[in-house]
Amino acid sequence: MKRDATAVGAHARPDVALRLAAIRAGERAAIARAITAIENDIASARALSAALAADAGRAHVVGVTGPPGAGKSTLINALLAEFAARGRRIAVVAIDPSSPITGGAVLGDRVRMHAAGAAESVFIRSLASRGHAGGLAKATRRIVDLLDAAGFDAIVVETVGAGQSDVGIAALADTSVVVCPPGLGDDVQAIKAGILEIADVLVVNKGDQPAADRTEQELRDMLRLRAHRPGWAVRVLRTVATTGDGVPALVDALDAHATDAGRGRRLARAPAPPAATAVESRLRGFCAADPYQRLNALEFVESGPGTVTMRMRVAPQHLNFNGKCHGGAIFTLADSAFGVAANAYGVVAAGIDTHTTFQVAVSEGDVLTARSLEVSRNAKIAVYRVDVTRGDGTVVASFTGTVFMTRRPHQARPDDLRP
Ligand SMILES: Nc1nc2c(ncn2[C@@H]2O[C@H](COP(=O)(O)OP(=O)(O)O)[C@@H](O)[C@H]2O)c(=O)[nH]1
Ligand SMILES: [Mg+2]
Repeated sequence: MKRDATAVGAHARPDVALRLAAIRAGERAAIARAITAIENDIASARALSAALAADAGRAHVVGVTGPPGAGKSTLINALLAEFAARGRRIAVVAIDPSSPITGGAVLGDRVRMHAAGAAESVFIRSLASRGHAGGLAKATRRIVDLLDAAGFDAIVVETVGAGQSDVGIAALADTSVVVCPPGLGDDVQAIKAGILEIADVLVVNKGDQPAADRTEQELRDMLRLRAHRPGWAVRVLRTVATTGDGVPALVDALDAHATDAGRGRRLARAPAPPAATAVESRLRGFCAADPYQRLNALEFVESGPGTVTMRMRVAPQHLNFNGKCHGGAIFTLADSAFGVAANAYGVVAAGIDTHTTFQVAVSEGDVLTARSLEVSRNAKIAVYRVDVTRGDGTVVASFTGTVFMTRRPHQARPDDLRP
């Protein structure tokens, strides 16, 4: 039978309105049904999600990630108790195939909390991680929006940390907690390379184990070595999830971060780059107004989505005591291409870390071309690579750099290119 689209719409609307009201009133059965519909990607769930979008942005979304067995679920249990003790309603979304919630720690605690009469303030749901990560990320985002609209004060999302392949928790969460079990040793390096970069709060859980001291020290050392970043200073905390030790301090840290960084980060998605021509003229303007680029005779060549090309002819002013091009001049060229590319999104991108290798000496008269490429980007952090080549195509230097994406729009002043 051919269905009339208008008629279907007319029937769908009152149904959506009823379900909306139930969800906004925090009715658990209505919330649970809507989550199932979102998981199964039912068309009516899409209408519901669209209708709920306006209500989102009030809840504090906390991502909890870390290796399997680190104690994430146990820690979330302890968090639930502490949140409830502070009179807050909290929802948990667990995406963890290794510890399904039925029979796991979370269910056990839910039963205990029920006995304590606090069950109404807690809603727990585990998501099957079937399908690919992209679909799961989209469903998770819509479920978080739903729970936000349902009036929960905090929504905790548990994921197994696997760097880039997890559900993009950093983009979803207002606050990212990385749980590190003691005695990681070399694994700390692996964590550092991936999920440590997104951490707002680092938790050394299983603080009752002897190796916790060393792990905590390693994490603190790692943070100290890192270039200073603007804004929030990452905190390292120690917990014993099984007893609740350190959990009140963790909630204090989560609250402090929410105050500092705000809520509803997922709603302020990184802006898409404006049309290429508009970007290009803005970037040209930045470069033309940048006295340091003028001093070094840098030339803006062209820009495209995520890339910028800049050029410098090596002149006497660029030479070092050896008669070769000064490394600082090559760095300036690469760093400028990095800065311009990172700032192409209409918000101030603050450089926080760079690394440069110099492969070949460069002589006066050589024309150097720096081409920047965006390696990765999320709502907070973007990584760029810049290759500097000579006229004959030889790569003379390689540069990588990381920026922190602020939410500040650009002013028409060149000094806003830098923090
Ligand atoms: N000794 C100790 N064991 C813990 C602690 N937190 C969790 N565990 C145990 O570690 C195991 C894994 O915990 P779980 O919460 O499932 O880890 P997840 O995979 O990160 O969610 C369980 O047996 C917990 O009882 C802690 O602080 N101290
Ligand atoms: Mg778990």
